[in-house]
Amino acid sequence: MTEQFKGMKPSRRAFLRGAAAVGGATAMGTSAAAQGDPAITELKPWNQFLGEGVDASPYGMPSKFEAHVRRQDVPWLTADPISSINFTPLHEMDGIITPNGLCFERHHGGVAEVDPAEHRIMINGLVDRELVFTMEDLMRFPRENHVYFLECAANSGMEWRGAQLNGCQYTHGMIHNVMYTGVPLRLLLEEAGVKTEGKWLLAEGADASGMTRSIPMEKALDDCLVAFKMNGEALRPEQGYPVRLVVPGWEGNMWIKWLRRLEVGDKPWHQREETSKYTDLLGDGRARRFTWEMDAKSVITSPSPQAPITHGKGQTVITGVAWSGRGTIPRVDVTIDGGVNWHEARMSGPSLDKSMHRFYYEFDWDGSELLLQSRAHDSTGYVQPTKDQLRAVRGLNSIYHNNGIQTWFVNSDGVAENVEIS
Ligand SMILES: Nc1nc2c(c(=O)[nH]1)N[C@H]1C(S)=C(S)[C@@H](COP(=O)(O)O)O[C@H]1N2
Ligand SMILES: [Mo]
Repeated sequence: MTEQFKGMKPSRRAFLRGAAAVGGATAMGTSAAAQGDPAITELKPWNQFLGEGVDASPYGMPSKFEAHVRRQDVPWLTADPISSINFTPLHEMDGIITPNGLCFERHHGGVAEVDPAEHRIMINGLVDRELVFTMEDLMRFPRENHVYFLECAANSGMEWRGAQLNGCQYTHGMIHNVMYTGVPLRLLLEEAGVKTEGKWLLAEGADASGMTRSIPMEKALDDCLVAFKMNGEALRPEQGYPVRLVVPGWEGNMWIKWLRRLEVGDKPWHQREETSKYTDLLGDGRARRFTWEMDAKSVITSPSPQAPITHGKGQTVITGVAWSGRGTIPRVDVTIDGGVNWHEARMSGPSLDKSMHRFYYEFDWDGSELLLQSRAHDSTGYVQPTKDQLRAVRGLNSIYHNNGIQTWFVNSDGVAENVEIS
């Protein structure tokens, strides 16, 4: 025990001795009798001087002590930062909402700086009336609010063959979960009048990559949104300002940013696209072309490689996120011994369709090594598979749609590492 807690502050050591005296029962916080903690006894600048006034930051920013909480890219992953990706710092977050400034970005041609006054959305093709909407026109339709996750199909793609990147930000951070305000796509399509042969929708972005994706009309008329607000404010330029397509539960690639055109057609444009970048290669060399729904998935965000246990033994909080493109997450299981024993985690926060869910599991850490895993169950009854189960079906050549169970090894110092166990 002395070795374990060497280097700890005196007040903390006194507390631990005290805790041991009452039978090792877990108590949080230090006894008020513990004197001499400079955090209590010394004056701090913020006790003595007046702070900045309400005019200091018209658009608020996080505390300077949170400067490490940021999106990160992995420079070797792509040739240049224009057609690249960065990652949401999941290990620093809690609850279910991703703050706008922390939403991961994926661009094929950089961030388009679109002037909303000069932006138009066109509906053409197999419609009764070809229409052009200004942003102002869009605002006159009834709008809705929904919280949805967006996950890039390549999320966890580097982890197919084995444990690669040391942190859930990198293994699972191609995801964000945002409340969107937008107009149901169905209302715009009804305004244009889709002809009966109109079975597919081609959505096109206004960025330099001119990104296009096809969406089946059934999905377009179901729950897709033409969104202009995220978490209450205008979309960020990185997320497609002034308007993006929201395709709930389906892979991020289809959520066209800087949306400028919707063309109704009679056949899937996928058959015309040279090679689908988001094809899942199967073990036997065949390709599974149409995987759009994101399967249920979860990850423990803390402890994790970027969020080690620093408080020593005793009461410890495990937390993480889970989501499914097919519904809600009624249950997540957590194991601390690599799957020998599973415990039902405590869900906390809103349980919304195709949205991120937050789970917790509190336990009394005895300081021994841990193998942490989480396993999501979705509302269809689907259970998140192990990586080996996935590989048995899909082989080793896949990149996309890896929803396998993630393992973190935690050593007796609380340091966590990305590993795989079978
Ligand atoms: N116009 C346009 N839309 C786009 C892209 C793009 O490069 N251009 N990237 C797509 C991909 S692959 C993903 S994963 C998501 C990422 O959305 P985000 O940047 O808000 O995280 O946007 C999609 N929509
Ligand atoms: Mo993506």
